[in-house]
Amino acid sequence: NRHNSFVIWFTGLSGSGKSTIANALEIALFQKNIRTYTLDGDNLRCGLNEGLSFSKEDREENNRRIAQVAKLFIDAGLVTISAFISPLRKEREKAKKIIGKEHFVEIYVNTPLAVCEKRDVKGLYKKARRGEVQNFTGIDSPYEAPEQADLEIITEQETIEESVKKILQFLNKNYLN
Ligand code: GGZ
Repeated sequence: NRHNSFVIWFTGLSGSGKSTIANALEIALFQKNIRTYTLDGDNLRCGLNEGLSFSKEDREENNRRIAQVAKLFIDAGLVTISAFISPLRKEREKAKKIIGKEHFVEIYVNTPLAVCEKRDVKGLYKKARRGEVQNFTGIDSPYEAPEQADLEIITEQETIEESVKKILQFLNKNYLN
């Protein structure tokens, strides 16, 4: 039931490492027999949220639907992981409200723009700089870092294993029994 389920809501720039950490966390939780489901661009933006752009309004709607779906998943008893940029504080607050603050863990994947841009795994930053992609977060669309995330992951300073360990310690202390 929803009382001991919760959402781990990652936020961070494109290329910050949200999906990588989310996947590693999911494996670690699976090994502890905790059932999870990860919501990300691959399964939401390509399905339920197909057709939503990266305009402010569409990101807002993307965010709202993710929060509603996450709420259903935790109702179903799953530890839900969400890995979207979710760039605006107001939107993350809204998600928290939809889900319920006692079921909402916010994790800031803090990787500076310069580092994400240097990694540029998908070449999207280059395209954004050239003007071939519009409304790109961090380039011509805002990102508001959380002021008080429950946890902060500094990917330049920690390995994925260390980040996962840190998250598990936090969850063990506050959410898992
Ligand atoms: C930001 C974009 C954009 C624009 C395509 N701005 O690194 P990725 O590729 O795999 O992750 C990014 C993903 C962001 O989608 P989200 O649903 O997480 O964003 S939000 O929460 O703001 O709605 C990136 C890709 O989509 N992508 N165009 N203009 N990221």
